[in-house]
Amino acid sequence: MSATETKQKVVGKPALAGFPFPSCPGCQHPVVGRMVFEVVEELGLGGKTIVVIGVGCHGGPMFFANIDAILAPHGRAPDIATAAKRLRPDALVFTVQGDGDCVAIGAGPFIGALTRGEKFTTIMCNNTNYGTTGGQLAPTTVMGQVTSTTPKGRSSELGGYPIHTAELAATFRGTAYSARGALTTGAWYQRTKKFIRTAFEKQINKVGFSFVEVISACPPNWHLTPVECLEWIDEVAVKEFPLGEFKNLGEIT
Ligand SMILES: Cc1ncc(C[n+]2csc(CCOP(=O)(O)OP(=O)(O)O)c2C)c(N)n1
Ligand code: SF4
Repeated sequence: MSATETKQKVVGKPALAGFPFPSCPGCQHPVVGRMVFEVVEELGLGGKTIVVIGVGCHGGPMFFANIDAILAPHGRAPDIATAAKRLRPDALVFTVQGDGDCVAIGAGPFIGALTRGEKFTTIMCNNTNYGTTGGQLAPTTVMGQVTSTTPKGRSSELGGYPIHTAELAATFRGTAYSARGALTTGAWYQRTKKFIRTAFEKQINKVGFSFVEVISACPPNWHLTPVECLEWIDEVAVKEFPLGEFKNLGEIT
């Protein structure tokens, strides 16, 4: 690899990334975006990819990307992706959604796509709250977590318990692949990137639905510094949401 190629790999940005979208310092949604663009580029599918964007901060990195994109109404990305994949079966179709978009307002469309075993991929950024609208309780908020609607921390009496989306997706027969990653270290960046690549390969090989959840830091709403966010993910979030693969099938029978 030449010095220019090495520099591009270390400090450059993927060609598909387009304009940077402003996020809070320490927000990890742009890192998820970067990872997705790297994988699409490595697969050589930039011209054959359609991203369906959910409503929320998670969508930001996708807005100005150099790939075809559809902005869905809040929570409806799986319905739009269903149509896109059925109309363009040879395209790589994936949704990028937040935890609120995917399993709160969008729980119905998500469960519908899982039940039908649609052949697209969902990347769900789990920052354990509604980031865009001021850090309200989400289905993924961990027990005791302070949010703007749970100022004394999430309690089971008022808020129930966190939903485990990657494990849930794995229980559906039409799901070929489900995993959860994080971005706390370089090693976890590489593992999570591999999860995304495997998920896309399941789609390319027409095996079934594929899903990757990524724990993503939200410093202002967690009231932590970016570095403290990484510690909180390791010490708290990952205890509730274990990392790894939950399903990896070569074919669905
Ligand atoms: C139908 C509808 N209801 C509510 C909203 C307001 N709204 C915009 S983003 C959002 C929450 C997004 O949370 P999440 O999906 O977790 O994404 P994040 O911002 O954390 O990345 C809400 C409630 C909306 N845009 N449309
Ligand atoms: S509010 Fe949270 S999710 Fe939204 S841009 Fe800021 S850090 Fe990211």
